[in-house]
Amino acid sequence: MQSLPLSADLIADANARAAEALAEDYEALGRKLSRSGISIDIIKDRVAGFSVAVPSWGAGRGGTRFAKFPIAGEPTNIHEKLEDCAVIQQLSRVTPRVSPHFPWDKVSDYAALREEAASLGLGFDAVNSNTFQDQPGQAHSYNTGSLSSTIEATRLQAVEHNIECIEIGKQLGSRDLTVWVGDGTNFPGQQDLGRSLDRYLDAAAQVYAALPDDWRMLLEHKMFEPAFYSTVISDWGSSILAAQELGPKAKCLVDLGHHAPNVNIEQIVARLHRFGKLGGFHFNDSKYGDDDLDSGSINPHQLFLVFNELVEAELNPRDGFDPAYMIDQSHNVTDPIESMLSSAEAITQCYAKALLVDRAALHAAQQANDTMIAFQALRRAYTIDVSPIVAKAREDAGGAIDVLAAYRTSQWRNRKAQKRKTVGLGAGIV
Ligand code: LRH
Ligand code: MN
Repeated sequence: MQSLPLSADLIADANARAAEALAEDYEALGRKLSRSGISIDIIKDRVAGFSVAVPSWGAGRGGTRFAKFPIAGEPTNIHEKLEDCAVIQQLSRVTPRVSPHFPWDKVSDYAALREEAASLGLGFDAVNSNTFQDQPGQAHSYNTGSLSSTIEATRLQAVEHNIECIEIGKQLGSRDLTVWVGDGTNFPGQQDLGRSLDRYLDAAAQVYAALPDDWRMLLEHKMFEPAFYSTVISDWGSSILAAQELGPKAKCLVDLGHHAPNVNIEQIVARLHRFGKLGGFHFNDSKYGDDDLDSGSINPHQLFLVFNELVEAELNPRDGFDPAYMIDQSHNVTDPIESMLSSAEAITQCYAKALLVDRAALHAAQQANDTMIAFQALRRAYTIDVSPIVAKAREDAGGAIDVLAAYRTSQWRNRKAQKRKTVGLGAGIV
């Protein structure tokens, strides 16, 4: 039995005020698209089938190494994080799954947690292990690395933690384990760059061996941070080679913020897909480093180009093309719910725009080396305001036409500020 956090009346009242304008805009866009032989309803149905998971750790305020500025009413545990993720899903209708992180989201009864999430209209996506922080009472520190540490007991501890995450994920109904390790060095010579990878591959193979048949292991590469000279899995090349070495259940996860500025991420997506290793995404945006800013807030065109490759991939599926779409952001200055509502909108809009690309015209122009016509095929789709399609799909699914307006009307954060304990000052990601 579901008990959703917001009253259905709140959404109905908000939509009543916006429905007429939406109907007008939807109809006008429908006429425009039909002139190009595109059925707006078919596009809307494709958009209605799209979804992206939200990170449990994104429900609270994030911070940097310098500081974290909590807000009153932010969640303080997984139960409150699920409530807030349920608000995002109830309004947006595109975020039905939560990606948890362990041990941050540890509880004693995962079957009960799964029920609790289900009663809030939520399921669980990929589970994330954490061998980049030491926990109180931990036997072996990860200050020498984790899966690639020179210390066998430390590697074994990291392997066991990842296997424990798989066991938790099985109880939550997940089917993916995301493995990001911060392992690396700050000085030339600090570690042997070849042997570090060998140790990582040997330990990762032990985690791989524990995967159930229908599970995947998603390797997340990252250029730097917390290591600032070398990182064991630093780029898509290291990641795909490791995934090929591990086996068919190992895939690569692309976190958009984990690349040097100006790297052509959409081409990385095309390459990983070509070799059947495109396993998933952590959507966010960045200007300098792993800034974990809201998706599409800095470079929405890049996000569109990534989805353009994903729609091409959908048309040419290879070896189990079923990427896990997830958001991974740090909300340092906004209400996390508002940021995730805004990001889910930006991501879904980029998917809708990519669906509007006239692929026949694009491919013909590419074949004919007609550069400008090829470019314009993408640009024409990118410049279409698809918000009526995304809003209509949302309204049809029981969500809010204007998610931010409905959220603010709900006074959710203020109400929670009365109930939830205050989060202390601190620094760091959570
Ligand atoms: C590493 C990362 C990884 C998570 C962490 C919260 O930068 O992107 O995906 O485990 O952020
Ligand atoms: Mn990530």
